[in-house]
Amino acid sequence: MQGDNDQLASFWMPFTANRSYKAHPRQLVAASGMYYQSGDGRRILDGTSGLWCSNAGHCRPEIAEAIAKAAKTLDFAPTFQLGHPLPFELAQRLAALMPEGLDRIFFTNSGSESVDTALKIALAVQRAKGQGTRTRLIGRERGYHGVGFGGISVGGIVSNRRTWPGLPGTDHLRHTHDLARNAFTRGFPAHGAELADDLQRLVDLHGAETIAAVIVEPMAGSTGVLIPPAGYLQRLREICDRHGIILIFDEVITAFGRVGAATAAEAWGVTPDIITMAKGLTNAAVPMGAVAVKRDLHDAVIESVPGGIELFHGYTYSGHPLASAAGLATLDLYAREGLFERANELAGYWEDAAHSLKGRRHIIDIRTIGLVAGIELEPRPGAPTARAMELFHAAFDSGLLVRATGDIIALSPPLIVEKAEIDAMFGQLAELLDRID
Ligand code: PXG
Repeated sequence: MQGDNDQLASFWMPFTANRSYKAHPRQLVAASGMYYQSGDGRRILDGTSGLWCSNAGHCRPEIAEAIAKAAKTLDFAPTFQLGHPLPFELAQRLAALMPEGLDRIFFTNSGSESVDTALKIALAVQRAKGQGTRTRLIGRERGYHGVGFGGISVGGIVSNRRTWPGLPGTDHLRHTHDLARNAFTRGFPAHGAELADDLQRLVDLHGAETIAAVIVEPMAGSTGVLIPPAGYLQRLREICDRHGIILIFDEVITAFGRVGAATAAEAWGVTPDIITMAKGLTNAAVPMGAVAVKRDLHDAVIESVPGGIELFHGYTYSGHPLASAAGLATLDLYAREGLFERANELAGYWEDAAHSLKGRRHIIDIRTIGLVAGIELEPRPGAPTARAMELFHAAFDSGLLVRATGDIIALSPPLIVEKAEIDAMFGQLAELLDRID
């Protein structure tokens, strides 16, 4: 592929500096367990589970076989006014993993679709409950909720918002990132629970009767591992309850073991009304997302119409057979290998290893929770993001995959990671930090 310029040119790559990538293409051609293989034949330790998604490690035979079997048995069947067994089975299994009460499942094909679906469901619920004036959707600064028009409207990524028109009637809580008070925190930062009161401020500003829902990532992943301050999510839940606002947790990254339980909601003891998922649901082997909804919210929508279609929403591939098969095999694997518990047990070792980098050049913060670490670098004067991007490339070239976002390095390894591999990741990062300017 290197040197084949026509082929490089044809693929308009997503969220990529296409010109710079195509000038220096780096490729992954195979994967197994904790490792990728690069186009030039090197083993690359996967510090990021792909893009926060291959939680059980790569190319697990049980998942591959389940997909192959589905492809040979029933490659596709509609789920509009018809059904096939696998998504019903998967929905029931998934419901059992969700916090008490969130046992109605809508299937999508991605995190973005899950978010837009959840926002629509929130609007439908409010309407069904006779609260049709509640159409406002609230997100948070530095939130990432994918790239649908709903997701970018409640999202807080400036370049996404600046580039595209958004939905009318949205507003945002402030983000919770506060290096001055919370740098080098292990687990939940001590300061910032009061930032949840922003929601009360927006209620006072707009009127509760205009607000349908608030959506937050329990832990913001892609904008740099922003861990919620202790008590913050609880306070958000209380304010939602007080004012009839639906609380949506976007768990596209945090679900499926990342923070030591099936969901962050479970791990951290705060139950939202709706949870969005994707990524780890199928171990990323086939695209799939899902939205878990509290039963009474679901029932309100279903019972609000006398007959016929209750929710005007769905995708050709909602509950696709191959994705459903992959999901079932993945949930089996998580359970059989106890991977959520494993993440929980390893979290202390992970935390110590990450924080051992404290004091190295360029580092202004290290934050950790579950099997996630954010390492924030001092931006290079006049060239923000350049240092982290250089580190990302240097790491790849020396056999380690990390994520760079802004000037933050994010790590989120598959939950099968061994202690020796954790040591290798942070050892390698320590060397690289010494090397780059
Ligand atoms: N919500 C959250 C919380 C996400 O993290 C999405 C929605 C959208 O999912 P899809 O499947 O439509 O991409 C995401 C996606 C990164 C990174 O490097 C994170 C995501 C995607 C790509 C890269 O942090 N998260």
